[in-house]
Amino acid sequence: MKKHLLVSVVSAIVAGCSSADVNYLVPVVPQPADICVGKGSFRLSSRTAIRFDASDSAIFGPAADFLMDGITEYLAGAGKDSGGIISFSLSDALADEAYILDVRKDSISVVSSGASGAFYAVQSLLQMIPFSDYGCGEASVPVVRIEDAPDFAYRGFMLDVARHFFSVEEIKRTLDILAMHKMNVFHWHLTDDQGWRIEIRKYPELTRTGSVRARTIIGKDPGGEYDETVRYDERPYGGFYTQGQIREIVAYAAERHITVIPEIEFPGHAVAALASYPYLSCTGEQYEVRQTWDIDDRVFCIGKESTFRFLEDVLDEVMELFPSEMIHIGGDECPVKMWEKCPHCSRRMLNEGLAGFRELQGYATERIAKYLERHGRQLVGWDEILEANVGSSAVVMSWRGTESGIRAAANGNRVIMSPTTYSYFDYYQTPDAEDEPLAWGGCITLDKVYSFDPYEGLDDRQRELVLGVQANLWTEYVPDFGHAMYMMLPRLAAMSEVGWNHNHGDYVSFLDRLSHLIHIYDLKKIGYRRVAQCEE
Ligand code: TNX
Repeated sequence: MKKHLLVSVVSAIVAGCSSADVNYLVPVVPQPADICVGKGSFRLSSRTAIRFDASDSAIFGPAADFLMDGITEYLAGAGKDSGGIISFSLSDALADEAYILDVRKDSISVVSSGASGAFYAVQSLLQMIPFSDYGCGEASVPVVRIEDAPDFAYRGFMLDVARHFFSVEEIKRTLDILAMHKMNVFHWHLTDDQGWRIEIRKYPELTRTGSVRARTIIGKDPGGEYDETVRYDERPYGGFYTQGQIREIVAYAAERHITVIPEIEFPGHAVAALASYPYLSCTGEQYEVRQTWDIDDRVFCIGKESTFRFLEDVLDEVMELFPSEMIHIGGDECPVKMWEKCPHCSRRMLNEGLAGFRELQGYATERIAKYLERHGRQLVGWDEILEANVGSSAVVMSWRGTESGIRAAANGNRVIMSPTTYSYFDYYQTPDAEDEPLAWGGCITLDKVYSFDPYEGLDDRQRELVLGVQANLWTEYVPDFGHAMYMMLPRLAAMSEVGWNHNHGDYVSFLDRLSHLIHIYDLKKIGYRRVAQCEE
């Protein structure tokens, strides 16, 4: 019934239709830059022919396969051959990631300058299959011309696998979710106080010792001193990725045009590493992998040369595994308390002529930045690296509001905007938090994410230094993947639109299109928080 309704709406539409109609016919998230709806529709089924020049098969073959798999998944059944053709072709005139998707009654043409544009055209086309056609064998896709390209080159999502671990299959699911939202960076937070999750061949204790904590705090971490009211689950918790698994994930991401940026936390958030190799701390004491979530004073010793030998060895293996130009070295929340009492750190400070202990972090970060640069890579760090006076070649991830990003851009650093005010998906999604599962705190509603303007407060020159945006999912209070999806979606959909289309429509337009996207989540059994409960 609904299906026939749609077909008649499609035929009634002519170019210049209202935005509500466009949202209904082209419910694509993130919203394409330019949409022109025509009259009529294309009949799509798994029998529709797909064509491209044989010489372009390395470029278009993968996108065509994704399209065929998608059609089969959405429509099921064999469908009829309507005689329509989908053709892929190249044009140098288009930017990287850009595409033109031209749907006519008897043909669909996809034009791009390479594989990523074609892949994104396929994502848009699949989202245009009306949900009323799911499982029907065939679908009516409206006649439309879409010219699309992202406004930001960096559209990221960070997952913390240190506080809670997610399996290879779950990481792949995450990458699938990112790909359908045209997100192109997966920032993998692999190490922290509570677990080291990446196999390093030269340092086997990192995973033998550092990947397992003896137990985990139950409920909200009160911070400060832990008294007898704090309870633990008394169960060991662990997990790590072998280098083989990491290669598999990096390849899986690359097929979906997603770059994986690894994060190795330094000099703070390091207790799991120090527990594995005590010589890396200032005192050399044997620590335990942390079981609580608060910020920790125990950090890498900056005075000893052996710390740098260790980190460079680790980064050598990291660079072998991850082709990404950017390597994230953390840099956040690093107390100087241990350094102040450490003779090695004091000596380093004097020898290097540093003004204070805080500058030790700048010294260490600069040293690592140069090491990475010698290997053709770029350092990325949380915005504290700016306070520690890192040079302008480093990329700064602005998390403490956007102010530090603005300062970084003023300093000439490239910036990724990822502020606690809009991008923290570990925060509650509603001000009425009583009925919600325990979260870190704060509140970032769906409409709040959608209202994020990464350019706010920046002049034109500084805007050029904003590479893009990123949402972060810290997992202290996210124990499993179902919960992770609940925190991620649909907020990630809003963030994808912020990153793709700076001139996107209003929130109502987004909700219109989201109501269709949610049918895709259901079809794919992707979890999410119901929008009806959101504060729109
Ligand atoms: C701050 S954001 C952290 C994380 C926590 C997070 C909780 C950042 C760079 N550091 O270690 O998980 O807050 O929201």
